[in-house]
Amino acid sequence: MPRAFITGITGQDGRHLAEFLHGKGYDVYGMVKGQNNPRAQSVIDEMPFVELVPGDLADLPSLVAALELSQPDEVYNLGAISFVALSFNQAELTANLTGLGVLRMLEAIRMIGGTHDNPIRFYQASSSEMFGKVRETPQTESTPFHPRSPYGCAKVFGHDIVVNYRESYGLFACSGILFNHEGPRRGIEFVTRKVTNAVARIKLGLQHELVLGNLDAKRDWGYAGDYVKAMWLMLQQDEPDDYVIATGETHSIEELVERAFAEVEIDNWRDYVRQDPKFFRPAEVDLLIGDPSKAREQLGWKPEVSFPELVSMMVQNDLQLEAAKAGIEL
Ligand code: GDR
Repeated sequence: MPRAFITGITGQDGRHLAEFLHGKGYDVYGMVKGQNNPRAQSVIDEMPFVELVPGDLADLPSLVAALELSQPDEVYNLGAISFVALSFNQAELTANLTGLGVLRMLEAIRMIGGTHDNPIRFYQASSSEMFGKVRETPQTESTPFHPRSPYGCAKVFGHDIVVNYRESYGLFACSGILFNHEGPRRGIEFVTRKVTNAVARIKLGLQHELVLGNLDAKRDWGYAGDYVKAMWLMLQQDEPDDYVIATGETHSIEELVERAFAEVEIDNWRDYVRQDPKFFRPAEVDLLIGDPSKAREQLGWKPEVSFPELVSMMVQNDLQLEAAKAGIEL
């Protein structure tokens, strides 16, 4: 059985990827940090087939030990401080985990897999946040980077060091430049889930307003379940390379809000939405739209879930969850 090692196993993408790889017959190892990490228990409950391994992206010896123990064929580095807003407040931590963590993982792979003909294949979770103040539209694999947050800067370092290790040491190392990808497992701090959860609660009479920041920013939103397949496909190619993974469509936060309220048949959505400067960012990424042509042509990958389907899936999921919590029958 092939063996996969995943950092960020407790996050949205880690869970989707673990399920996907398990379905493909992989032995799945997931790295968890910290002492008695409460998120580890939810992985154990949800996916008992995952073998949890202790380790921390800030600690190289722990990464070496984790790879030694799991002996992976494929390593997926999804672990990071992933919330852009937080990275402005914890910039050094973000640089350390989201940026230097990639370098440490590459070094651990070299130590365990050898400096020549290293058999371990590596996937790095790069991000559309690297494009930031975009230099061209739509963004492709060759669009120059102009990050707008400590998170984006750290991701640029991670991306560049992957290219450098591939070119310097011949590692099979790929970066997926993933545009925003969402779903029912998305954390509540991200705008899609914040909106769908609030809309569900407003519909159920459990909440009366939704407080947001910038409604004008535009994002290329896809479904996380579709995107993890692209990660795996990258590691099955003959040659390592980098790919943009996106839908090729963009929508504003306002459109997202409108559509989410429409899902529960509320038309006067403006009556429920308030803006607060505390949710605005010191520097904003105004517009993202990816061109996934290379992934389509070389990987045979395309997104399956449309934007309206994604919003509907998330609102319906939150309605079920919130109704169950409040003991309301739908
Ligand atoms: P993003 O995701 O920063 O694009 O990064 P997020 O959902 O946090 O923000 C998207 C846009 O919505 C605007 N916005 C708000 N955002 C949040 N979180 N909360 C609000 O109340 C709010 N109001 C408006 C933001 O200003 C922004 O323009 C995500 C993360 O998953 C990254 O880790 C990943 O790399 C990229 O997507 C691709």
